[in-house]
Amino acid sequence: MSQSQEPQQLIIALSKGRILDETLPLFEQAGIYPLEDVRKSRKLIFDTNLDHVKLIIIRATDVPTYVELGAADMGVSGKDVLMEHGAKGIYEPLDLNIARCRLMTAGMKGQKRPEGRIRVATKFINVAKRYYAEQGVQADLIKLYGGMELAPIMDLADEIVDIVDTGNTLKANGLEAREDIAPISTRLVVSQGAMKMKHQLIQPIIEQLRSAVNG
Ligand code: PRT
Ligand code: MG
Repeated sequence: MSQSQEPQQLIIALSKGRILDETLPLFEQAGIYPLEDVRKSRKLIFDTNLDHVKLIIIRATDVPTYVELGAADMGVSGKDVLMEHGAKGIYEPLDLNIARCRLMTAGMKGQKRPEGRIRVATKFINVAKRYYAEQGVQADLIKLYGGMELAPIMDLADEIVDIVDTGNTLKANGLEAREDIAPISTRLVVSQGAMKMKHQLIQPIIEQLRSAVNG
């Protein structure tokens, strides 16, 4: 039996990185906090003030996988990550309204998207594939793992699909946003199995987080 399948225990998967900085205060407001400073520790699993709740802190892109496969009961994940992953069999009961940004297309400032087939660099391959197909644009996708802004500059791609917040990163690299794909924020997610089997443990946490978000 994996840890999360013990009926009295709840495993919550948190995204590390920038989302974590906004998640921890929200969880604390909701009455859940780790017993040690997660940023100073190399551990991946943390006890909390609640005996039955443990936190695991993992790469943002791995959270939907843990929750979908039931290795974590609940999770905290960016909508961009959920869209890219597909997130089948995952409930999304609450918008935590943190780490807000937009998923956009962008290209070199002042240049138009070329006619016909275009080259698009992104780490959001699935999202981009769907988006360009919907727009009737033929796109050859190039998977990158970071620094997407460099791709049009080096003529690796005609366009990128990336996250934009202030727009400063695009601007600093001579790029501009073109089209809006989706507004993004961080979501609370719950595995379907856990929602059924551990409803009594999960529902109060959803409600406490909802109050924290609205408070
Ligand atoms: O590091 P790792 O590869 O594990 O993952 P990551 O780099 O994707 O994680 P991290 O910690 O950066 O967090 C990413 C999550 O935060 C995303 O999945 C979004 O849900 C959310 N988020 C909110 C953002 C931003 N805002 C954001 N501005 N993620 C990334 N950015 C980057 C963007 O990629 C671009 O390089 O910031 C730059 C743009 O910001 P502006 O303000 O210059 O427009
Ligand atoms: Mg990062």
